[in-house]
Amino acid sequence: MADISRLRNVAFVGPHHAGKTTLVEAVLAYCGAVGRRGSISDGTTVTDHEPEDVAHAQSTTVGFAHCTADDIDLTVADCPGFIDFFEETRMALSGVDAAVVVIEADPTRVVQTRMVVDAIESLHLPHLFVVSKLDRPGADFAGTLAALQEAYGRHVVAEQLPIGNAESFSGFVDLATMKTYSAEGGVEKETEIPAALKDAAQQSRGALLEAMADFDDTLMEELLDGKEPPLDEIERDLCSECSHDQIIPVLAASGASAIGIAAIVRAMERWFPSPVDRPHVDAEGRALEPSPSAAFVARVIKTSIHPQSGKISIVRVLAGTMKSDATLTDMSKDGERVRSGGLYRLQGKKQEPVTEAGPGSIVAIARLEPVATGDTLTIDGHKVLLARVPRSEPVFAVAIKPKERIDEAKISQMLARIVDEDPSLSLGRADVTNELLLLGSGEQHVTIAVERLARKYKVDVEIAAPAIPYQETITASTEVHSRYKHQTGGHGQFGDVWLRFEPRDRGAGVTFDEKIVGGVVPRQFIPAVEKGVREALLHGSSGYPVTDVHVTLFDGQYHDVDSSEQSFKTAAGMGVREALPKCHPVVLEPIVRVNVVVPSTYTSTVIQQLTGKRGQILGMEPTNRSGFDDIEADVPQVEMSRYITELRTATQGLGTFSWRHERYDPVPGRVGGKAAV
Ligand SMILES: Nc1nc2c(ncn2[C@@H]2O[C@H](COP(=O)(O)OP(=O)(O)OP(=O)(O)O)[C@@H](O)[C@H]2O)c(=O)[nH]1
Ligand SMILES: [Mg+2]
Repeated sequence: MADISRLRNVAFVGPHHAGKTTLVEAVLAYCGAVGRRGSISDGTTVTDHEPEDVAHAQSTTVGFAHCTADDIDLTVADCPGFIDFFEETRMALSGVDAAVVVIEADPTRVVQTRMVVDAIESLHLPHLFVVSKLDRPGADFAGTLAALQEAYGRHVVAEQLPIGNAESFSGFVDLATMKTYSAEGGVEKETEIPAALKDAAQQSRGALLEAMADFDDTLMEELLDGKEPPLDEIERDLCSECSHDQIIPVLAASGASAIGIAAIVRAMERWFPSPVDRPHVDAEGRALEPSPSAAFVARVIKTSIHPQSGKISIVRVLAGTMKSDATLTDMSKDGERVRSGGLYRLQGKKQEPVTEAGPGSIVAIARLEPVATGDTLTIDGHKVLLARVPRSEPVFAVAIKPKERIDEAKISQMLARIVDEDPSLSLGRADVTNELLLLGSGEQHVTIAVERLARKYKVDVEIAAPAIPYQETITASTEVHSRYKHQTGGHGQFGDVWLRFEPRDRGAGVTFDEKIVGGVVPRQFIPAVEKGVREALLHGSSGYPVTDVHVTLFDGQYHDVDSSEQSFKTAAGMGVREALPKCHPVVLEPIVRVNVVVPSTYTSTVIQQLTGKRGQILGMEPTNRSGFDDIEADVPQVEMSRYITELRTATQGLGTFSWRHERYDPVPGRVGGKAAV
């Protein structure tokens, strides 16, 4: 088993298209784990291996890979940057010991790191920033560094100074050692610092040492006395301060040109903690000893289902050791026992068998059918439970139905497998319309899930915006007389009713009453009248169900032989259809109460956006998260179906919202009786 102190588990995170997968590929190639560096454009990278990743040229799930460098055994989790897949990233972060936050060399994109950096900070996860794509025209290292410092404080500090920019980007000065590296013919070599950069490098080095000195009195004294601190002391401090999440170094790189890769690998080796240095804790805050002989505890951080080879659960082992055929206890499923169907390390889609897994390892276990992402696994019923990773509520839904006539049970079963793989998706039934809904974190998230469903299970479905449960109501009272009389030889049919229709308060529903005197409608037929009324009200003059109306049966007639329940029911239904157009019907639409949380710089934009959706702004107040406002509004549900996409577009992906049904309001300008929307 690997020496635990030599393991590093690192998540690569950051905004969409920052260059994470390209950097991970370059790291794997640098360490010799892949022969030839794959590319996004060819769809040949190790970690973007799902067909949906390749089709969309973006990561849609977390990809795992591993490599070794200088005796360090490195496992990387390449996380998707697109905001819709953030829940995947959140789970991956719960299974690593450090993170590389990749950001394109563009200051305007720093704001898009906020969500993931918040998650990293709340876990106190040691991290560093890599400013990537420095080979691209317009790349701005200094501006991006300044924006990062403004966003996250002065302990975000450059550890490198890039040499050249855009086409001329060729290497960097390491500000701790003052060594210079330059790429020549694809290989990075140590060279002389360009004369023009000497002053800038000294200045940046000063900033690095000053930031580090905040956590080290000896270094502070040396700097105050104007003494040059010894190199080994600087390196030791950097290592300790980064691994304790005090200093957040910033590195310069280009994944595409493979510049800065060796330095990223060295940084992960030296500055990031091993599993021994950073024990995880259980739900009660007790540290789990990362020792091979301790009782086994692991967290499931991802589930993947292959239609042929079955389910694999990717776990992070926190304590103890498991063998490939171990019987595990799922503590999140009431201690259910399940036998491992094999143990593997993942290299993208490749599964490499291993015989055992100890603390710190990230491995895939086959065929743990009842086990779900987030579960705590132990052995021999050892009672430990890990804290649940929080999950956001779905903000986007589509109505889903099979293209071909297959039974609903089959489609639900396959959708359930898709949800098993990605628990940030969920299935539901819409109230009122009863449509089957697939809910998720955004439009892309749900669309890609549907693509996956088609590919893996050969089920083609149609998706549409969920139907809006409109209703109809009346605004004036009326009385109608309705008689149903039919003679068909033998027994005839006869029912005669007088019905009164009156509007009720909003939300009061449909009520029925009778004021029959003298048995003009015999008792036994009155329930049939009510049934006829209620059934007819299910389809008002606009086709929508009618609500908030009080109906009174106050007179009628019957026939000794021909009257029956059915004839009274029919007469009542006819009465409803005759009455509704006379009662000035209106269409009602569902109104939802929305709470939108955005950085305050976007508050006025969001208020405008909501007003443009016929929203009524109820209030705005700062949240307990500094710099964010909560805007409360009532908005017609029909305006909200693509709101998450619009909100993210308007707020650089930072806006979130929650909603719940509030009430029904008349649709302005819509009267009942017109064609359905
Ligand atoms: N010029 C240049 N292009 C790059 C570099 N790194 C990545 N790219 C390109 O930028 C695009 C996105 O790269 P990815 O590596 O997929 O970025 P990512 O951060 O993994 O993206 P997501 O996982 O989808 O968030 C691709 O077209 C890459 O070829 C780089 O260093 N320089
Ligand atoms: Mg990627």
